[in-house]
Amino acid sequence: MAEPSFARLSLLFFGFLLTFATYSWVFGPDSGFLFGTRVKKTLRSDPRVRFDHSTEKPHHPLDPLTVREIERVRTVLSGYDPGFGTGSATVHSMALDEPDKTRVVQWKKGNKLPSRRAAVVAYWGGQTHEITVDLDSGRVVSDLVNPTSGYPILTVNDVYAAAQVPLKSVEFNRSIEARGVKFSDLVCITPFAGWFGPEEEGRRVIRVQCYTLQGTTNYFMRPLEGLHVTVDLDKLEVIKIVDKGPITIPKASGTEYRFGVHNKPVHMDRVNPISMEQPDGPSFRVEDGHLVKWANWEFHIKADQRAGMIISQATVRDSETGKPRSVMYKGFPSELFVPYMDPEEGWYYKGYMDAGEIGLGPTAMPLVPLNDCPRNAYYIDGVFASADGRPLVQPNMICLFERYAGDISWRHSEILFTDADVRESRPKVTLVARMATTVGNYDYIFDWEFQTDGLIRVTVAASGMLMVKGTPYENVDDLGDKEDDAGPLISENVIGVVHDHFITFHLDMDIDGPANNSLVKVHLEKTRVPKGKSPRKSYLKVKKYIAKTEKDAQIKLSLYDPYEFHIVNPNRKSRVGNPAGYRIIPGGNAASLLDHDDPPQIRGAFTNNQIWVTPYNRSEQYAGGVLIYQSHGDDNLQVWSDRDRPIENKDIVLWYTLGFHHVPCQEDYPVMPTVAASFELKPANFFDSNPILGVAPFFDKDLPVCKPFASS
Ligand SMILES: [Cu+2]
Repeated sequence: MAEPSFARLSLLFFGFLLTFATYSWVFGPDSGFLFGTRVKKTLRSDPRVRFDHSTEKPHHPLDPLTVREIERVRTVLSGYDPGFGTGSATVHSMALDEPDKTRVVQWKKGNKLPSRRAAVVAYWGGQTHEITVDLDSGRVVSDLVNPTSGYPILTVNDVYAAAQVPLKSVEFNRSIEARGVKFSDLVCITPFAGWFGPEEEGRRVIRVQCYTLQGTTNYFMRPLEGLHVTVDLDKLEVIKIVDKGPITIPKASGTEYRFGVHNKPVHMDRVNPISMEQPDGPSFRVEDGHLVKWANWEFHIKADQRAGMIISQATVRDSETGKPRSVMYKGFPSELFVPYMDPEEGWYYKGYMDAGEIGLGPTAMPLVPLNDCPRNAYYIDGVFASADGRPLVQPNMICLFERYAGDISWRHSEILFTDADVRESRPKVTLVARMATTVGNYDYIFDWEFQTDGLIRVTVAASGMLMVKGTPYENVDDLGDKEDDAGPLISENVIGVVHDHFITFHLDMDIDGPANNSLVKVHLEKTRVPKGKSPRKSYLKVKKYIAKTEKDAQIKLSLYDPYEFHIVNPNRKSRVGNPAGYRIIPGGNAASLLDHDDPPQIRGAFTNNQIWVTPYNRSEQYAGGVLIYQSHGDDNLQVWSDRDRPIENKDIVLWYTLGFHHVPCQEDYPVMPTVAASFELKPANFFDSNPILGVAPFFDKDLPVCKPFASS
């Protein structure tokens, strides 16, 4: 049969239930509404937005662009190039162009704000423009055209339009029909193209991969395997269709995950509703929308289109003087890298870099109260610009809450005293800033957790759907020697393709100020005891090495060659003379093992080491480069670090990559239980002694009496 009728196409594009997915989300008829909430619509009708953003003003030099400022930038751009008025020029990202660090550090509340500027990445006429708009003068003050390889972060319009392109092709429509899939059940997503050499250069390219929604919301588990489309994103034309012929579409039954829709019995006793009590209310406050004050911590927080959530100017009060001391100027997930381990057609290009290719902000759907965040949470909205430059609000995108999980922050009981009862214990209460983003099939939950002892824990948890591959096989016994090909069989006709997850964090540590920081590598060296000197034969000795240049700080972790990594300020000494410092403590981790000449790894070269330290450079924010889409790997952390610049006693930036290999298993189907990885930034001789020694324990009088649970 030929192309679907006009009526069917109309249904497809405008129908109520008929949706097209992009790599990142399912679109309804008004994609703008689902992508974020248009400001005017929001203010009138969205009960989730309780704050009137239309009159918001910036209060702090790092506050994100307000709705008014975004509208002003749009006006300036419309006067700069007529394409912004007609829609031929598109805004791919728009964010505050943060003032120089020195100005931000010197700024005090009550001072005039440094001039406000917007950093815009726009695209028109096949050219990428990195534009700076000065909001005070209302002028474009710089416009860099194609500064590096690669293209801008995709817009919602890009992915929506690309997903529709294959329908123009008779061949594609025949392929769909040959699989017995109704067009009304068809969902297509748009995986990013990667970069694989000259054939796809000089134009923006995207892939299209399709699924059936028949009988489930979880179309990700029902791929139309063997049908792969490559699309020219500018011309909106099909470049290539590969159809290897129909492969069994996995069944719908067992794929549903929505509560009340799936009929999966629960074979466990009910867990009663639970939450933390805070009879005196929360202990943190948020001033001027973005400044968080809690216990001994103070930091600036904001939603960001690309990074999702940015923590800035984190200071902790000194335990001796009570004065705030700088710990970190800026911390955020700088880039993600998720390479899939299948060299076959339709899979080889999958090596997603979600922050720079689609953005973690607009894909962070509103958090679900009581489930994403506990009852005592406070919510913060994101304000972004859409492709036409208009502001949109992402409601309840970040939550802040205090966590008490029954843990202990320090304790000791004394066993030798028979005449005194010495049992000292302190509860551990922390403050968590959380964002959860849904980049297509995957959900990533980002937590920044602050402890009163000065520790910051960053956790990334992954959940959501696997990216799966259809297969004719229903049982491992049928696979024979094909078992190792792409990944394990996790359900009938479903292979969970093996892949990695890497998240590279930009951690601009400013221990006691922006200048004068160094990386000290504290090596634990096994030492042989000279014969006859001791009953011992060997022990570990600590030796310190100061990293002089960037190559000294290209670090691969090893259990059998252990180091601690301290960022210290040698000019700020402790009472006994140690330099004030913070350690980065890696958690469980994985390394990217792809060859360095493999195209995804060339672009993902920022994962070649787990730790890097670079001198501060305001243009080096995104580990894979600003323009990472189809980039050639010419502007990334590896390239910058290979310059081998001095990093001793300077303003330096620490980069840490956490990650894990993911070999899927049946429990990951149809939706994965969360799996988490984390790292910590922990004081090391930063305080003169335990900073929470003076903290009082909880007493019975502090908390309402509750019925103690019967115990043995
Ligand atoms: Cu995974």
